Amino acid sequence: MEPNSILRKLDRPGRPPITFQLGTGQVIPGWEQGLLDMCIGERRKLHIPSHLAYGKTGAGVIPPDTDLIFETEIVTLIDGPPPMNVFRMIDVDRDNYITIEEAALYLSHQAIAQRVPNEIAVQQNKAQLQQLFGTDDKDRDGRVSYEEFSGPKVDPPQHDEL
Ligand SMILES: [Ca+2]
Ligand SMILES: [Ca+2]
Repeated sequence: MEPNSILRKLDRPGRPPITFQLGTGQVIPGWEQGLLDMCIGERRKLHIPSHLAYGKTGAGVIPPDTDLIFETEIVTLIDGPPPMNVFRMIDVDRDNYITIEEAALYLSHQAIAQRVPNEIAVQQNKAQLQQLFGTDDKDRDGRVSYEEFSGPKVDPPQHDEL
């Protein structure tokens, strides 16, 4: 592979802007940190070390242990809903671990709140539990710790300085 071939693949001028909400784990940690406090029209070049990007696993055309450079520009800012700390919502006994029982309880409450028919909810919840404990439980102890949890877990920003 020639030098910069990865960069060229990712360099797609004219690509439509993407929309995401900071603080909710939708983008790589390097973006979460590097894009903070930007205003509309501002441009920033982000040099992101691999551990704040795709780390040892890589992703798609990005090989493992790859540092990334992004040229970013904020096109617009939209007021989103306050981020929810889903980890806290699932961890009802607040021991900083999600058990299968806690996750199953949370999912069944969600399904009822969203009026998902029971027979569909059972299938959905099973798949989500498998994904949660198959992917996030990295040390395989049957519980998902705060650090392991890949979903939204950031508390909404406090505005007491205003
Ligand atoms: Ca717990
Ligand atoms: Ca674990």
